[in-house]
Amino acid sequence: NRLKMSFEARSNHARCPVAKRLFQLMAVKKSNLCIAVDLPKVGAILDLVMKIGPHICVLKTHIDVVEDFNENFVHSLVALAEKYNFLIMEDRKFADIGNTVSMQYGHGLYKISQWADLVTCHSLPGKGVLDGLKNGAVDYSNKGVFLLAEMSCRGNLINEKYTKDTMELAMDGSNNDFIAGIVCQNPHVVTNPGLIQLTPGVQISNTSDELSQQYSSPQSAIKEKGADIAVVGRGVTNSPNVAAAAEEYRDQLWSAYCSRIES
Ligand code: 5FU
Repeated sequence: NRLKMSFEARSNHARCPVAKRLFQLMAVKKSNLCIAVDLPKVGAILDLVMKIGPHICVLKTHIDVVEDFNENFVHSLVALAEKYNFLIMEDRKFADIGNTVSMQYGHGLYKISQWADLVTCHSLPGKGVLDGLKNGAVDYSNKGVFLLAEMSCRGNLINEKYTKDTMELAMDGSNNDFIAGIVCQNPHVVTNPGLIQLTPGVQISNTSDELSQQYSSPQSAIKEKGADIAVVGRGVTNSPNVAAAAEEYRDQLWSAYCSRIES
């Protein structure tokens, strides 16, 4: 049962090298907190990352909401990732034919494959979307994908069959060296201990927003929903003291994980 296993033990089961690295990083840093930095200005993002860097295992970006994007920005992000020891995930949710996602991943304004360790991807197009991503990376052996098997928002159209078929795609022998984990909302989706469950929609003080987002508490995300890594966005970024908020989420999430594997 992967929910009872330590991240150290699970790193031995990971088929994707980046997942192995991430499991080990989480164990060393004692953090299973991913922060979503959904802010429009480069300066504000870098300022925030300098404050939260010590507390996170993954920094999650939406690069297409940045208004003043430039190459120096991603160089600075990568330097901060090395300084504070976290991975960078671009939450691009690729969802097109292989040829298109290959260009979207490797080319265009953002050249995501050059700076993001991890990306998210919808399973909707099937195997071709993963082949396209492999094709768009210079060397995919140091890159990983999180496949969306479920979403956090109320009213989303994903059903049980879609989730199950997504897991089949993830476990397929030709993809499993590239799949680092699964984005989902319940503990029964991920059974393979080598895959990392990433769960967005986590906040301490709210249960929803005005645009269908649904939140659970850090404890519920880890212990009831089976998250290995919880994604926190506005719960931290809207706080008047982001460093203290990041530390609070990190502590709550890590204690929930410790109590999950000990119980
Ligand atoms: F795949 C998903 C999902 O199912 N729900 C999400 O909320 C991704 N997300 C992302 O997590 C979303 O795009 C935001 O970047 C982040 C949640 O931010 P919040 O401010 O904590 O609601």
